[in-house]
Amino acid sequence: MPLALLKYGIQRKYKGNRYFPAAKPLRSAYDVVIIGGGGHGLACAYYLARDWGISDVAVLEKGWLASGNTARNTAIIRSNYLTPEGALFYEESMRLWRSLAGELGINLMYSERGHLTLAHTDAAIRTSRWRAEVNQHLGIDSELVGRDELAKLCPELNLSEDIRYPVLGALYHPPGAIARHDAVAWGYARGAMQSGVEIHQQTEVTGIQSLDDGSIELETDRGSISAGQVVQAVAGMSSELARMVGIKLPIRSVPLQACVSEALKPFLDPIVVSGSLHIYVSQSARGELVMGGATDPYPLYSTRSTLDFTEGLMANMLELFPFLENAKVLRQWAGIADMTPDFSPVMGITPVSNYYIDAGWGTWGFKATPVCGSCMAELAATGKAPELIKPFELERFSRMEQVGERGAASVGH
Ligand code: FAD
Ligand code: PYC
Repeated sequence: MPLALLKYGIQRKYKGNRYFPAAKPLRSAYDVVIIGGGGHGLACAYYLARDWGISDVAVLEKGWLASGNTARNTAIIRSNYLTPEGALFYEESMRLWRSLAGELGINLMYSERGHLTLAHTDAAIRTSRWRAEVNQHLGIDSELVGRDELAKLCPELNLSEDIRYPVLGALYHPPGAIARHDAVAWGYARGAMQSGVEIHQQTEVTGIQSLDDGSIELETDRGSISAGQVVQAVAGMSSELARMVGIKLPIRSVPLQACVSEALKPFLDPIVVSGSLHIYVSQSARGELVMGGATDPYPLYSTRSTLDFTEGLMANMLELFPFLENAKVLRQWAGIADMTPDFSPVMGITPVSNYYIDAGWGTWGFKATPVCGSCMAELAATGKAPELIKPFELERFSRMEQVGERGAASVGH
């Protein structure tokens, strides 16, 4: 058997299938450079080529594909937001998610589970009702459910009235989903490369200058690159990159931690979120519970894990699912979340011509990957922000306008 394998391996006619086309050498100029090889940057590259025929594009990534928040998140996808601007934007993303695996030719394990945001107080019931009404008005499937309905939707949930924060009801969003996050990045990367886009990993942008002729000069640890236009999509490093080109962002960067349990028999169908207990949890196809809590309470550029976080999260998890007391946590990690004052992203033009920004994605940007990629591609191709992202422009803060999504953020802050 090993001999047969060896023969197979050395015969030229059985060429291995490369998942990605071979990387090309880094050039000194491109029409468009995208900084950041996470889901957002790669999706933007893909749609630039697919929708606008622009493929003289380089994606510069300082680590490896999806080494940032794209493969660190808890993969929750939903559109049950509080503001009409937010809800419509995320709803368009949901539409794109549904056909994405087929389009990219990769199993994204997109799984619609239903999303429950538990309400433990009268105030939370009021916010849930408000969200449900905004959602329904926009055609988004979302409703307030009481304890009886909740017991049917999630029989494993502790609905006892004898706990610290008894559950009074929930906002139920049937299309709420999870997906395999790293595969999203790989699918977009392959699709973009097949159209001629270059992806350069291990290439860090260290300086940015806007030149008089409107082009942008990027310093990297592999030499300088001139770009007609630049799209910045670096998640937790947004303020640092923007500062290089002289833009100050209203962003605070804080760590957000998450963890997974050992694989358990499937028992949890919906995604369960509790704002009061600072928990969100879903069960992956592998059986692991994917869990997260609140952001760390201080600004920090660090992705270390803390015992404090796990202890606090597990204490709260056990209130909702007491039978998990012997389950083990297997892995724990963190990402850096760029928090904006209104818990909405920043997308659009900047004071620097030909420099576009895709930032402020805090704890909520994974679900937006398809719609944001598509809208940023349109912006870079036409110079005009599509209607869907206009409300999220950077300028809104100087007009004191906000798209307030704190009440729909899922994550405690
Ligand atoms: P990233 O994937 O971080 O990509 C940015 C890339 O830029 C990185 O790969 C980085 O290496 C690169 N980069 C940085 N600086 C430079 C440089 N100087 N030069 C070159 N490259 C550079 N969102 C949801 O919608 N649902 C969730 O359930 C959810 N859960 C989360 C849980 C956690 C623990 C965390 C941390 C985040 C969560 N989020 C969630 C938020 C979500 O992960 C992010 O908003 C989203 O992944 C951002 O994607 P991105 O492509 O912009 O960023
Ligand atoms: O945006 O739904 C979300 C979310 C859940 C956990 C982190 N972000």
